[in-house]
Amino acid sequence: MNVTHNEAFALLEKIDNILILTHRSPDGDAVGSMFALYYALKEMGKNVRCIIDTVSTALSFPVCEEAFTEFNEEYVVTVDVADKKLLTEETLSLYGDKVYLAIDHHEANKPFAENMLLDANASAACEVIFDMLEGAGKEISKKTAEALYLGVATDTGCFRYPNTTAHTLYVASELVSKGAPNGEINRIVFETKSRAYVQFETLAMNSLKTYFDGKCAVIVITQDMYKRTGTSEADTHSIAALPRQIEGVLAGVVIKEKKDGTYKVSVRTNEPVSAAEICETFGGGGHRLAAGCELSGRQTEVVNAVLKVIGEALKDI
Ligand SMILES: [Mn+2]
Repeated sequence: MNVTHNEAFALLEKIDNILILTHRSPDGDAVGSMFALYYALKEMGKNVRCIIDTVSTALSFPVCEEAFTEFNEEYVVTVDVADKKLLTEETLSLYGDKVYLAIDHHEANKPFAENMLLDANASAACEVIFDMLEGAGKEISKKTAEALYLGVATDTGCFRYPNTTAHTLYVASELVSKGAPNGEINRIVFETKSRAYVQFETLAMNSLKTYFDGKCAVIVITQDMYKRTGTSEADTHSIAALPRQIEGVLAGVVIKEKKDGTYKVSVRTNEPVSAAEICETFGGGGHRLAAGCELSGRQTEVVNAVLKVIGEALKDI
């Protein structure tokens, strides 16, 4: 059942012993929305805990160890999860069919929870949570504001992407006024690169190839590149934005080899190309200009399969 912001808050007020989950390979919005909700519920006197995959160092400032203290939960809430398949393998098998409330902002959301608060106009799950808390008249603490700012800033590419609305900027303004150190967070998240990451980026950029008169650019990441540079998938998220930064590119693709030999594909597009439609062909999804999917097969087969679909999408442009 779909619920409004106010109804979702009323549900949360009524329950206790809450477990919060987010999607695997957590990005800034996953971390931010999880911990913003954690702090807000703690401040309401609730017993709350979280389960999350490895978080990259740059995104880890909202994380607190206390949130991982185990207890038997009564209710499960997900944040920023568009499809239960995006939970980790373990949380999917334990809680996939037991989610009481899902809070999300993905247009392509595949409903899986008993109650769903979905606002597809929101730039980030963090924007949805801000609206819910503000609408309920709940005071937003500095800690909650910091976590919410992380999600809103990362899902909008630091307020550069077209999903940044006037309302998004209002939310950011409120968060800054409540104490979110925007300059410092922006520096840590968007400006700072580790030496290992710079080496990784060099290898990744060397793999870049363009197709269809330069309208499509593809980077292929192998497990060997992580090994050679001492990086991991968790701390190389920002690579997904690079191919689309090239002038004339309408579809930027990053194909990452996973440990099990399958491939994770991130697609970033510019209008009029829809990343979500490209990824839906392979059972994935996401937002219109940023989406993902997973494929298996040999590397060349995966690249060719993705290029074929992108070729179709670019045909009449
Ligand atoms: Mn998000």
